[in-house]
Amino acid sequence: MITKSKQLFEAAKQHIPGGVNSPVRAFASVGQTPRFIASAHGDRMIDVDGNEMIDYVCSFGPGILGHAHPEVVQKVQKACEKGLTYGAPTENEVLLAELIAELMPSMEVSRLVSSGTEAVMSAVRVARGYTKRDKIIKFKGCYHGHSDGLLVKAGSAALTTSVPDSAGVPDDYTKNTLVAQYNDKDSVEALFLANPKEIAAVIVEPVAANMGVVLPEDGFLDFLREITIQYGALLIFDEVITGFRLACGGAQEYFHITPDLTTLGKIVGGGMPIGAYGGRRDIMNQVSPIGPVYQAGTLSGNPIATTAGLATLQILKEDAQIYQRLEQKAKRIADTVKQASKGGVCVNQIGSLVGVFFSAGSVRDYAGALSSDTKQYAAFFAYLLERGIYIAPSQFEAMFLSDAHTEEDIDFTCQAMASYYQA
Ligand code: KE4
Repeated sequence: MITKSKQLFEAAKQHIPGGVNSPVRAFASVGQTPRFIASAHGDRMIDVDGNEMIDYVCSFGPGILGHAHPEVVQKVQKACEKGLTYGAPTENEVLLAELIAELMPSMEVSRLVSSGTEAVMSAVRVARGYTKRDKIIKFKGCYHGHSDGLLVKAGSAALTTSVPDSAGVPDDYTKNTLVAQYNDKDSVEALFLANPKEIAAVIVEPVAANMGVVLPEDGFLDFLREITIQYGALLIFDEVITGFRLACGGAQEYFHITPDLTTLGKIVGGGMPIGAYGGRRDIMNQVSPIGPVYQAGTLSGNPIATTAGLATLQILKEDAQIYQRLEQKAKRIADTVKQASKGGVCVNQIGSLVGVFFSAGSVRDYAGALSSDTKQYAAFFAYLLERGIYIAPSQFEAMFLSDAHTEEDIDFTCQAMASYYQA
């Protein structure tokens, strides 16, 4: 019974585009009414009709500790009593910058913003300011937030042009964004050969999690590190999803690769709106007020968000076993689907990220992801939701595990997923 969600959805559509504040939440690609959430604790969410669900979206990543972690909530509640925002520097910002640098040593200098989009937009601007070059390379199927220059798809002449992937973005804003194919070294090399001294940076999701979950093949990230050095371009790791998720030091720790710049979001805010970008001191010295690259933000580093972020990162830092626990849970889910489907699906899993593609073949890039059967995914989604299991409402997202997912709930989920294939 989802009466109240349906009522709220209709009301929401009157004053919010599509009734949601972020498109994926509208459940369009799974053809359902979005569940309006009333509360969430641990690995459970309860919707406005009282339906309780095991949550594998985790707010698309931030919820690595589970919802309403007592220690985080308690610290945020106390912080609120001292005021919500000052527009002035605070000790928390120093502590968070120090902790980010400790956990991700490549980010010796960082700047806080309020979203992953802002972090990426700013990092690209810094890369252009530092190298004095205009072009950037991104990968088809990777998502880096909604700043104009990154909403592109490969143009017909993929080596030279990109066309906007959204209305309202002038061609001029995307002409400097070149598009390569994930896991395809030749496509990257061709762009560098065609633009040898014009590419400011390559930006990549070290594990792609916005076309479903697609893993970097052996050597791909090392190749990006080498070719950017060879051509004097910067390597930007967009770790908005992988940061503090794949390992405490993110994908750059997991894969032992040092990018020049990193962007963060989601977990770094512990559920509150924080993004961050940072990297080598000589690069970040370009950022205002000490350098010529301008970037600013009213609520950047605000005391409530930094309290949630600090509390979350400190728990992750102090619990050496958490990443092992997360991976074991994710592997159980992945192995269950692989065995039950008897090869009919491609399951990509790394750390606490799981992607299920309804595609018999392997999925190693955007074309592969697009070939998966999204109608089957919608049926899988509906089957699980009926049983109180809430996975991402789109084939092109990821399943996220949290430290709050109990063994009992993982058991229940595995049984439901196995039964889907026996139904
Ligand atoms: P935000 O502006 O949404 O905080 O971050 C943008 C962003 C940047 N980089 C990566 C790798 C990201 O995954 C994201 C945002 N992720 C999506 C989930 N696929 C956010 C969910 C949504 O759009 O509602």
